[in-house]
Amino acid sequence: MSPDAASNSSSSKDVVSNLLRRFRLKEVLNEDTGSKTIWLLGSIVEEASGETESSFDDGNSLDPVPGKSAAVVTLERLAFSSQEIGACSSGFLASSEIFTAENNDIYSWSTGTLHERVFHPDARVAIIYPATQKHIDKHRRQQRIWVRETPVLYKEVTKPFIDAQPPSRIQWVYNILSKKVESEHIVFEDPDPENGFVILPDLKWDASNAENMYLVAIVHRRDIKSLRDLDGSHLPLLRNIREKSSLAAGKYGVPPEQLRLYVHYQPSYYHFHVHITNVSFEGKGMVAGRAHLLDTVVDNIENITPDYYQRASISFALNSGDDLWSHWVKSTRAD
Ligand code: M7G
Repeated sequence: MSPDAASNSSSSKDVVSNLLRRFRLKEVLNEDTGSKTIWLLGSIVEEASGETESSFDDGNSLDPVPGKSAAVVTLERLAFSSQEIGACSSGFLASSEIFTAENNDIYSWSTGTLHERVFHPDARVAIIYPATQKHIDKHRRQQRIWVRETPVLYKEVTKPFIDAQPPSRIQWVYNILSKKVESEHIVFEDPDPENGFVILPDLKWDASNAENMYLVAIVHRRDIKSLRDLDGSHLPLLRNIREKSSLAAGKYGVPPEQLRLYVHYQPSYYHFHVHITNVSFEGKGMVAGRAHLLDTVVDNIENITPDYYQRASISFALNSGDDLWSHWVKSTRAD
């Protein structure tokens, strides 16, 4: 690690510790036992206001239109890292503390705490602060509806929504592309303005275990908002991402035949990017109706028709709290 990267990482630690110290829980937004994750909504109290913020607990202190103090915290139990698996010795379980236990014939099971020096750290904490209403809605448990987006509905409903997205939503993308942040994590870059991109570890991956490797390729050009914009002119870019993702993954020891590349529709961020994961990793983002395999995208454009994504109907699930959902309901009701 370069000295710059080291100091950047220690100042990031300070930022996170400081925010966690000032975090006051307001509501558990959602929980998912599969991914062992909970999402918390709270507020970040002023440093000067000390331990308590009296207005917080009355239930009204969180600005209903957040922007100043609201924070969304994601707490996820970490998978065992390769380092931890390597550190397992025959005696390491002896020190576990057992809480509950059952036994039936040759089968026994229990809950307990494992030796903390072997399994450490055990949680991943992500913070969005200040969180907007959109962030909060995205993480809150929601109703789902299934939408079949024809090309006409795309033009009438989804496209105006995408065009109205404020550039600030993807400021983090521009920060990465201009090397303001995360530059030390970039594992591959093709600087070409038309067919170039950067590849770096996704926020969701802590780079500790290549079995669940999760990288993201973010293109330099800013005119491709989503899958719907892709046509024959983008084949060189798409093929370039497919080819170079192998180089990037190779740095983590993941061979080309273990890669799964896909694009989300609808994505959360309308700046074209491709998810690059280890095929062993299976996450929520891979569900039918959201993940479109890059191989299939290239094949549809190359072998079916160059304007495939302008002509196809695309189905996807929408959460009731999504801006797009309300946009959709409003527009279809107005007809
Ligand atoms: P998406 O398909 O637009 O939405 O993917 P999703 O988040 O619902 O999957 C955007 C991808 O970028 C996701 O996999 C995010 O985890 C990742 N991501 C988001 N942010 C804000 C960052 C960031 O600041 N840094 C990195 N490295 N990845 C990010």
